[in-house]
Amino acid sequence: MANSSSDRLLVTAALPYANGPIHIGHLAGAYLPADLFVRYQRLKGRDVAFICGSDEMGVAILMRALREDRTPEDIIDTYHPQIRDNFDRFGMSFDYYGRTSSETHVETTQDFFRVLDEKDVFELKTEEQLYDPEADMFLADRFVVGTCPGCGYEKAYGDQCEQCGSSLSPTELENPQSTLTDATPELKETTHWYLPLGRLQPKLEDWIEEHPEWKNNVLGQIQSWFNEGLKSRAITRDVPWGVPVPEDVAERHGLEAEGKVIYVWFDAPIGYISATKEWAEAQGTPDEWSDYWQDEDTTLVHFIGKDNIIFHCLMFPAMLMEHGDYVLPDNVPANEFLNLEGQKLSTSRGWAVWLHEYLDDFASERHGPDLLRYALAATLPESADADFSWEEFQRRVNGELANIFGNFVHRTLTFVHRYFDGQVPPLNDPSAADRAMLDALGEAPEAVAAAYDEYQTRDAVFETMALARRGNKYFNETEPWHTQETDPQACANTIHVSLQVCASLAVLFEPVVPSAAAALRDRLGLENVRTSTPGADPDDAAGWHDAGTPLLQAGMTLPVASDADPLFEKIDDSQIEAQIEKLRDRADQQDSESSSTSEMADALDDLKSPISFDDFSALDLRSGTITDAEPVPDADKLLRLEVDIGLEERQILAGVAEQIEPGALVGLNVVVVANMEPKEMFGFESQGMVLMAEEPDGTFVPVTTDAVDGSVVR
Ligand code: B3M
Ligand code: ZN
Repeated sequence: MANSSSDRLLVTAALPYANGPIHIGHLAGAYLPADLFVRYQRLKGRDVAFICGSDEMGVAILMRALREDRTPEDIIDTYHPQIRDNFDRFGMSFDYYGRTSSETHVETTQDFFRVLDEKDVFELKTEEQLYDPEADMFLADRFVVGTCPGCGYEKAYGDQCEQCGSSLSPTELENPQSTLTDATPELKETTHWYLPLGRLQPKLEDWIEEHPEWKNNVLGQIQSWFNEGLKSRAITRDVPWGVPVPEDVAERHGLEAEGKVIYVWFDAPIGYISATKEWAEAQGTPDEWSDYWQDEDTTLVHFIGKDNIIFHCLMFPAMLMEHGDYVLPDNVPANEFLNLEGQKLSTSRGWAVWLHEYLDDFASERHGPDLLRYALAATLPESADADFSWEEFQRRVNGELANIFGNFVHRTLTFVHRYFDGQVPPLNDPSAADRAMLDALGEAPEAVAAAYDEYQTRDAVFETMALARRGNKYFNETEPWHTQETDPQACANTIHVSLQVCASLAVLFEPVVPSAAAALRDRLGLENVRTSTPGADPDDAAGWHDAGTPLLQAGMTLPVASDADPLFEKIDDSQIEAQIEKLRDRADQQDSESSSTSEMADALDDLKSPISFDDFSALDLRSGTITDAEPVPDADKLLRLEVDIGLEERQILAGVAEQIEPGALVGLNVVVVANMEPKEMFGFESQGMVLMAEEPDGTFVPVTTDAVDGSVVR
């Protein structure tokens, strides 16, 4: 199949900040699902450009630099190559991985900004803003903390309160303090460019309405922003790091550009465009970038994590619309968050699995990064937060990859080398079982494709494994070890059909486990079949849908390797224990380090005023057992619990859905406030409260007891 232009696909994965290494949360949010999708599309023969790069021009970089007394250049030059190389080791098949400190990017961003300015899209506002006289700097975003006007949290940032989630501007904070010098900021007048999202809301609403097929979690978030009403967003900053505001644009307004930079969420998504330009340039077709961005036959898809939804679904599209020369995203399949061993990932607590450490510990010559790719892909937080645990990782690797897929391939190849001289035996007079297996094979590519097309990556992985499972079952049922003696043609048929299933698996499993799939291709001598790596395949190569038909010729000789190792190495218990121990050690160390400093005390809530004993005894506290837990539809934060408090069953709603997996709560013996007034939420009556301790980083830990259900706690 030739690539037709109307088939063009541009896929982006969020640009990671070049201020720290990549962990499994990043991988599960944006990168892995993007890579599986792109590899699947390439195997179909689709013309894809897969674009990513490092996000280097924002305040996050500057903050890290200031904290470590280094230059921002030093920070990005450290992390950019690390991130790029580790993505490569993980099998991320980007066509291009750029960086936003590049000249092309600065120019592209400034041009974009200039076009919008000339179209008078922006508002300019002169306002008093917080200024640190000691650091001689305006205090944007995270350079200032203070008390949240909404909830009273004392460590709210200038752009957001992490306690109540409301978005803030620095001047709204009470008792503001500079995070650079601890100085109390002064007010000083400054002028900034604003993107008037409020004015653009009707246009955005019309456009979003055209996409009812987007994921529910994405549409839900967009809707709640619409309901609140979009507001103008400042898109310039007075900080010493970022893409400079172009002088000619400032002059147009009689202003000085000096010291002003463009806000990172304006420049970063333009990074997708500049990286595409650099990719086209590197290929020797410098103008081709515009086919992917400006030709209406292009399909643009952004893979991101849920914290980036507003920027990719509202702000960047608004910029693209107002510019006028660009296509808009066709879909933004954002994922939710991944937890680790039942707790929120926290880089500051060291509660994370770092990609480079994983690769050092587990990537092998044989299967490369595939074990993590498979286990994560099977656990993606597609519609709700999900949990990664090392035990589950081991179960998926040993019980699924090795015992099902690896084992099926191994027994088939062992047979063909032992009994058929390494030649694909002919299929003659197939039995009903042989035909049923070939039928199942025929349906597999479509079933897996349907899931990928709907961005249901997890289902695509299950469907792929289902073919290997089916193959194993067929092998067991046709008993070739038996027919080898009693009915040689039946045995030949089993091996012929099993080899065809192996060949199809080499294609269909390639997006998930590219290293093992390549090894399998080699062992089968599979040729003239497309690959999922960047670069052109011959137009006549077989591809995804051909994997529903036999790919191997009877009579062909497989390359040697009769005694080749199984495709996947199993994980033993000691490896898993070592990982869990490493995690706990690191978190314990962090926790004790921070508790020994005043930082910990700062992070804790102040003590409340005294109450009387009567006040206390008015509370009816009981021990109980959580017997059931499930998410509440439409309420992202709530879980509906059923709790047995000895005397009766209670239904209790708890606002912990973003942090705790329902399954982790079932069976816990907890303490319940049994005489709370019932309260109706999202159509459910909450009949009490389950006590939980909230740690300084916002992690909830249920208060547990061994007492029998119904015991009074006093
Ligand atoms: N660097 C934020 C993040 O890593 C940001 C994404 C930019 S995508 C254009 O969450
Ligand atoms: Zn707040």
